[in-house]
Amino acid sequence: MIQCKTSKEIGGMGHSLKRKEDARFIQGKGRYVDDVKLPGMLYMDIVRSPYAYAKIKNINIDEAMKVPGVVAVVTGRDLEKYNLHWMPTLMSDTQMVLPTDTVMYQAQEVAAVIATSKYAARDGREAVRVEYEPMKPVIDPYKSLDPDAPVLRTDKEGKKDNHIWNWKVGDKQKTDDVFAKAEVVVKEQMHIPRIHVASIETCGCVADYDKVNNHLTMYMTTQAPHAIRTVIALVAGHVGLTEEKIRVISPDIGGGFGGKVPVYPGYVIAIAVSFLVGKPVKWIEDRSENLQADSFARDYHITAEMAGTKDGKILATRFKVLADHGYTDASANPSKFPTGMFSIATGSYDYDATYMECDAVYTNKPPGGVAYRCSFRVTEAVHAIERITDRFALEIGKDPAELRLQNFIKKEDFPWKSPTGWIYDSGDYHKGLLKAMDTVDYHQLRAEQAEKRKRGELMGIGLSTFTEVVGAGPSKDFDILGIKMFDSAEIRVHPTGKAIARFGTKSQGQGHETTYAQIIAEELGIPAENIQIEEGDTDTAPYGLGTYASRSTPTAGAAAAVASRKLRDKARKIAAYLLEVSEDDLEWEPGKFFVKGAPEKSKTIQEIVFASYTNHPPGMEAGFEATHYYDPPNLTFPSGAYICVVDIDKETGAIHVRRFVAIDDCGNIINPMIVQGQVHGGLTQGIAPAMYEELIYDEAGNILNGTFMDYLVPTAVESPKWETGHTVTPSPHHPIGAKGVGESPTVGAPPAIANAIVDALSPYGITHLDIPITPFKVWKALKEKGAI
Ligand code: MCN
Ligand code: CUN
Repeated sequence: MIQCKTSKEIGGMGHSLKRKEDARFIQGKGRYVDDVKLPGMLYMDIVRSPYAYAKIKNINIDEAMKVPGVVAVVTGRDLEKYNLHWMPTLMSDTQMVLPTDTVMYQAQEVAAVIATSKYAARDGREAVRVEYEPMKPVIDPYKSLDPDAPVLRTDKEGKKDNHIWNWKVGDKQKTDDVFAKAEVVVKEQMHIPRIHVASIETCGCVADYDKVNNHLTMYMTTQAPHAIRTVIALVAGHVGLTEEKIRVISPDIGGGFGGKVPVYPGYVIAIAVSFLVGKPVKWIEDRSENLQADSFARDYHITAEMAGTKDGKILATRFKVLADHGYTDASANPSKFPTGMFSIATGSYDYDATYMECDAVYTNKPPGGVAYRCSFRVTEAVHAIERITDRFALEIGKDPAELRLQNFIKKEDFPWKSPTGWIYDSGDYHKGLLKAMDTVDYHQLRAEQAEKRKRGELMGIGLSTFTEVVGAGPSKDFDILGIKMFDSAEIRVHPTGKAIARFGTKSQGQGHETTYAQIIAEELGIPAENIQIEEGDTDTAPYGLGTYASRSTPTAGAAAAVASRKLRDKARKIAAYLLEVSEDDLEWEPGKFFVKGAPEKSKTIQEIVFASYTNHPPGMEAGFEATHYYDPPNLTFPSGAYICVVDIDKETGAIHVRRFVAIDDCGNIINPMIVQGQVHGGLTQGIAPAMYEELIYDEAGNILNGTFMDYLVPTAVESPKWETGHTVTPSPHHPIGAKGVGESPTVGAPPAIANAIVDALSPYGITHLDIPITPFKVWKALKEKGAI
């Protein structure tokens, strides 16, 4: 009898396989877009606006054209001739590629300089003279709705104000009634700051238009190659660039975090120029451009309210949001959900009355809307519910852990329908929180805190017990620009039993080359090391919507499992033929089929695959290939219980995160080491907005922290020792019971930190502080309350 290797030996699911891709990353062998060098390639640099709102009176390119190496300067007027000066955003709004008359935010693209080297392009950029007539910008989103505020989007016919859309969900009447009668009502006004993903690699592309074949190859840093191909075809189809003539290649990506989902004007300009001059054009942003002009995240002003009983039962919540979208709504949301999945804001708690409303407005700031490890606005939702839950606990003097345990949805109540209509697939919130409490020794910490309070020392303990919602999504509700949000896997097994599998997603560092191979290994018994994973080339990969919103595992991961199972069904037929038994007489164990009761009669998957090319049953299609487009029946609902402990220096406001325990539940885990890595990175990106990061603008719309000197990205020095762990509540509808995890820590961490800091300061009457909570903010609050 042939002894099959164990799941661990073949690198199946649940094992901490070392990441296959790291061999090339750590040896400098990654191939990023800036590594693409093509014969005759030109370089592009972009002139950007110093003003937030100004009329362009004149663009003088004479001096720039004299710079040695400069071959062209492209303006909005040039693009206008080809009707390429506007493009759609992913939220079906519109956006200038280059302006013809007016600039709408600081750092907006104004003109592009094309040259034979990147240095000449930069020199040319400095020599372009633009005459502006500055106007008074709208910066404060609250003022943008004032009747006397200038209407910014004059390009939209008949537009009379700066309002973009109004969105509401929940039962207003029912909720208002509960609030009116409630024993306890708490309310806080919160701002979730505008922040920016600072991936190591900035955005960029090489547009390579081949005039002879009318074919565009677009190398670019995109998280969603297929969707981008479709968008390019929509924008440039009228000049003959139809979808079959476009190949998007997303090579290795040095971090995306959401910032590489949108379509930036730079991409479109590079394509236009390559199309017009017939040469490849490279555009790579510098760090400041990336920070100042690329898609921002968050910027939600939220009024959160909670109603409940004196003994701690949550009865209702109300959320009113003002969303500052900047110049255009360029969010990357599913079409039907302009606020993304914000409506998960009822959280992990069992109550049935909620009402949420959001108004989105235009201002003179860069566009964007969801990027930065956010799960489509779940960061904002979780911050609101977790902060207001702590506020409620504080109001009634109840321990916030006890209050949560009292209100959690019980594990036997899943699937659970939330008052905003989500069907939570599964969860065990009590188990997660109890594990986190046990890990930190919660009761001991509370005792220590009580002692310290007697001495006037500031120690705080903060909780966040969040529900995530990822895996967009079921096609009945989820699309982007009309394209349904399924995802795909195509597996080809070669005659010798080694495979290549391609996906519609695109890793930016998440480790897909390893984890997808593990899923297929587990399902088919082919060792993971013999399964090559490929993503990011639209000519070879099946159509998919890409990697964001922690959707790869819920969608493409599921597709990998289902495609593998299709192959296993075929393998069973071949094995039956080879062993001359009926299919029903066969049993599967990873790596082989054997005859029931006669285990010595077996065929390994390698033998079966070989037979599929050499000796397949008559009438059966040869070869060993399967494709699956997976349309999930529901989203997956990961969860987490985080506890943060802080010590605060009263005199300086300095905050020291003493401990941070994160217990995540992402269902069945494919690779524990990778999940832990995801959680470590995500937590660091959670502490970022909680304590450091915020894009700040003055009244004139100048960004005040447009470089890394002032925009504080946390490093290893600022990061506490993350203590991670997990509980496992498999998703009942996902083929391998997995839920996404990539964004959970960033979603869950900020309120744990904010709650810990406010907990430390609460004896002095402080009930809320907006993130990022800096030492100065703490010191100022203490001073105002007379504590120091
Ligand atoms: N995983 C697992 N078991 C699970 C769930 C996930 O082993 N039950 C593994 C997956 O196989 C995958 C990784 O964890 O290798 C993340 O999976 P998933 O949660 O499905 O998320 P995605 O792969 O779709 O990644 C997207 C997510 C997002 S939206 C942002 S933003 C983010 C994040 O991933 N950007 C990242 N993590 C990042 N990590 C790196 N290094 N770089 C980025 O840009
Ligand atoms: Cu919102 S950041 Mo991730 O979805 O790419």
